[in-house]
Amino acid sequence: MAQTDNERTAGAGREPETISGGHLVAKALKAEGIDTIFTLCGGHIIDIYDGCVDEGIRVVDVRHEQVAAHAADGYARLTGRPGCAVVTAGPGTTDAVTGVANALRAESPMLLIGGQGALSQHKMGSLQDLPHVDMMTPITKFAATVPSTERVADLVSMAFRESYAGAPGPSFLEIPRDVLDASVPVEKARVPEAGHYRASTRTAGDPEAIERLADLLVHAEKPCVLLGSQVWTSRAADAAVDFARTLNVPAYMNGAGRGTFPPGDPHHFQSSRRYAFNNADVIVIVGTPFDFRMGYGRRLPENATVVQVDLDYKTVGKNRDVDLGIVGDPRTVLAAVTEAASGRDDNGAANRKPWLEELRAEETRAYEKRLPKLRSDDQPIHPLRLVAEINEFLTEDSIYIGDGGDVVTFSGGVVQPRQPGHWMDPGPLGTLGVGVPFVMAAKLACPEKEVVALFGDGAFSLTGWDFETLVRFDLPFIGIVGNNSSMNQIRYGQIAKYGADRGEVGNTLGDVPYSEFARMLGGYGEEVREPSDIKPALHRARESGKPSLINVWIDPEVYAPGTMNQTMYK
Ligand SMILES: Cc1ncc(C[n+]2csc(CCOP(=O)(O)OP(=O)(O)O)c2C)c(N)n1
Ligand SMILES: [Mg+2]
Repeated sequence: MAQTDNERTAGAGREPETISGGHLVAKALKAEGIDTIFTLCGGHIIDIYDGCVDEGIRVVDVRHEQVAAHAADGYARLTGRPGCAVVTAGPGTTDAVTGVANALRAESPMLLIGGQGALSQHKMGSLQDLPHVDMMTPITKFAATVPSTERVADLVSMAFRESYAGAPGPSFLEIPRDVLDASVPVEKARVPEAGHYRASTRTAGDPEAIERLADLLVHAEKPCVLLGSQVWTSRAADAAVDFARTLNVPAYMNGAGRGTFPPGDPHHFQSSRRYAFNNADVIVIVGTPFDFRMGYGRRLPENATVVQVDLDYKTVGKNRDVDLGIVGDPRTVLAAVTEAASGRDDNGAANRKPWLEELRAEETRAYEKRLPKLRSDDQPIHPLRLVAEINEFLTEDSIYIGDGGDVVTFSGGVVQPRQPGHWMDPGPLGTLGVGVPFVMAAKLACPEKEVVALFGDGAFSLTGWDFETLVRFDLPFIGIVGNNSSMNQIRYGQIAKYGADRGEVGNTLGDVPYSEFARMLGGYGEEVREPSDIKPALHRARESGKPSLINVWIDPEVYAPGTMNQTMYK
């Protein structure tokens, strides 16, 4: 209970006003604009909850710390502010490691706060003592112990500053129990003021490089641009659309960059990407690394002029030489290039019309080739039919989340978010289990949005118990399990390598009716075996107003082309 003024001034003379470590944490979080923490309780961290009560910060308590960390990652992606997870020492912190690691590879700014035994018991074998900072250092941009109560808010603000160095990412702080619980005079504690302890990191890029890129594009006949996740991170959608339209450049999107253009837009391209890369004269890669998703850059032909724009100097030119690199904020850079090109006599837009027509024809060919499977009436259900139904079901305001192996790979080629920021996948760590936590984050960050999540049955099982948290916090969403009773993406490779008789070791699952699991926890659920039942079941899930799971039995003997090529390992 808060002290009254009378209590504070009671006794001999005026006692200094004091504040505890947990309340300093909450003040520092509030200064950063954080309105929600994701947590699983433990004795080491309870004073932070008490501080959150005072600061009006929502405490969302989950059932596994991995969920708390993924939810903080997801919340950051959607709000544009850092996410925060608070977990107890030892197993609480180790449980959260996967979520922090995922945020690192996905360049998502989040702070994990972990408990720690009291400093007074340092190295004495206190409950749940572990070297958390050593464990977290390789997977964060900043990891530290808070050494004194006076420094609590200061270090929280430092962690946020560090999260925004280059491409954003996670930070970690451990706060020993006695440091958190102790109170210090308010005037002794540094409490950085909102808006005054870190600066914008929106860098503009080298002005000469901007001019060179404008020149390259103005003279290009067959350019294309790939808009990666940083286009969303830097909220560059408008700048990217303006860039592509003004210069008449076809745009491809990946990761969180999906949705920058709505489907049907003349500059939105998807299935002709390889063709475009193989035939382009200038390829502009924005905010996505040359990692396995790009064959480490090898999928770009030798003779194309390649330009890379990225928030992080470490990414530009990594794995593949570039003709021009620009380190800067994608929104600022794209806007500057558009402006620079508009200053030319003729920006060449009209010359590129045949190129866009060529790519559109390629897109149509790819779509028509796939069409029979998208409409397949096969039973068990073809995964492409399922994802086509999901794509049709999405509204302008549906945030789509994919969490799974093969079934989600299928959806990558078919599901098209209608707006920027309406596609969520784990990112390059490929972490199964992000689905339920991302649903939680999305529905809390954007309550007015509809959330639609597709799970593999394997993926759902990793964090599925937090479906209960969605029920408890009244967070309705439409969940679909693409159920093939297998870890199919792995199973395919095993069968291909070891043959049918030895290929099913460690990759098959039980036939689980996940709709019953949803109902048991207070949600809505249905089983679907017929393709024609998918659509009405999805609509009933929407109308239920509850967290839901539509368990769709899909064909375990059908595999995504990417899985069959084992593209991810090449
Ligand atoms: C946390 C984690 N563990 C293991 C893997 C390896 N893995 C990649 S895909 C996959 C199978 C996923 O099965 P499911 O979600 O049912 O999707 P399916 O491939 O069957 O459609 C596994 C285990 C991973 N990506 N993440
Ligand atoms: Mg499966």
